[in-house]
Amino acid sequence: MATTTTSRRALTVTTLATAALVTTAAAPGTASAAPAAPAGATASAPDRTLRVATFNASLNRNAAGALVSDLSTPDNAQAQAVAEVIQRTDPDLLLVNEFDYVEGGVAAELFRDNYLERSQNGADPVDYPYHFVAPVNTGVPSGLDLDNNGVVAGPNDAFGFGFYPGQYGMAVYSKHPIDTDAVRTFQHLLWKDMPGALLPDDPSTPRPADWFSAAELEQVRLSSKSHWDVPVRVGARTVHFLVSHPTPPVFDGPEDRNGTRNHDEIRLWADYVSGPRASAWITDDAGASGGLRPGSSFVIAGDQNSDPLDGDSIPGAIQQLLDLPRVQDSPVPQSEGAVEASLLQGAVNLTHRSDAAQDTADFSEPPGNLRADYVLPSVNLRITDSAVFWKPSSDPLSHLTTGSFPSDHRLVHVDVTVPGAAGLGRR
Ligand SMILES: [Ca+2]
Ligand SMILES: [Ca+2]
Ligand SMILES: [Ca+2]
Ligand SMILES: [Ca+2]
Repeated sequence: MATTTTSRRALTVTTLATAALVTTAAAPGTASAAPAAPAGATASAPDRTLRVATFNASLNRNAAGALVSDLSTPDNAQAQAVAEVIQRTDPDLLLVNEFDYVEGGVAAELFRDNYLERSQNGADPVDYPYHFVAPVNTGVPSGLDLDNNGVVAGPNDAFGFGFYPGQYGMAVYSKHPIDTDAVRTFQHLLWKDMPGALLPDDPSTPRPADWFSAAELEQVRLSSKSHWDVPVRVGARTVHFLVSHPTPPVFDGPEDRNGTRNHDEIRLWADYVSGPRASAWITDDAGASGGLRPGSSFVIAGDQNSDPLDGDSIPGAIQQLLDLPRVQDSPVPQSEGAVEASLLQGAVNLTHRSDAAQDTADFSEPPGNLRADYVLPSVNLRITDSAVFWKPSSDPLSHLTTGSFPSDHRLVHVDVTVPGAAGLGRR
């Protein structure tokens, strides 16, 4: 069960088959989702700016329960620095990757109460009346020998790599109401159900795409964590926050089971937003089929673990999203700090083809620093600003973005105007 606070009513929703969905507030009239009105339908209402961010915050721990322990006091130095980055950026809608899932949303509430709502290092606190968390595949034992090492055990045989259920999960925080009843989750969607899936091959046998047995494919899930469509009400409009965290394309063998999975996890959202034909194969955890209604506003966000030109993901993996006519990737979020880090760290960074200013993660060399984290709005939302929170050494906040503390990833934000979203929003 969700806990309650004096200022908010906690609501636990169990309408989806196995997902425990938690938000902190019941919006008025939760039974009716806002219809996806065409752009400009409410021409008299003013546009509102929405700041949308993604942050792989590395708020995962080595053992179940450790994150709750760390967040139960306001004194954890890493959580303080993560919260300060969020406070300095002040997003309206935020995805946190690598945030351990704890039943009932306990960790997400503790982070909100003990960190986000307390000033960090003089920054203004941020107030998120709404949040969403749900179970993920990481660390959930499959009972199958998915890495084909002859034994069924360990993080590589889980439905997604992890040492315990919930490790490397996700959390969404929002200043705007989340339409909890309309959330769709895709934790259980099977990889084999994707037409033309890049199912990995055991190179030691002549048969193609046979890393997994036919029996295993009946259980092998596509999403390494989960994919969530979280509808957020911004005034009279609904923006679908499409969040995920595809697996790193490495830590495997010549079969490239992680590279192929990364590619297809990215493809799931590409198909989801590309109309009824492309999305017909997709089924959510409640059994409903199909993708996003054409004309809907959306923002795809998350650590996609794929640089457009560098690193180890399958070539073209992230382009499945970047090249979609319904998706905007311009101007690309940038930072001065990433440019400085690339020069200081040198080595493979100096041979990268992607612009160092667009890097979002400080990995060791190789693979070097990469663009891994994306905020990609639909074309019916107008981009007004964007940045990566990666400060150069001359900046007084550079201690928040040096090396891998508080995270090896940096927060990325994009500001969009939501047409006709009267009455709510920032500024
Ligand atoms: Ca195994
Ligand atoms: Ca084979
Ligand atoms: Ca590096
Ligand atoms: Ca780079």
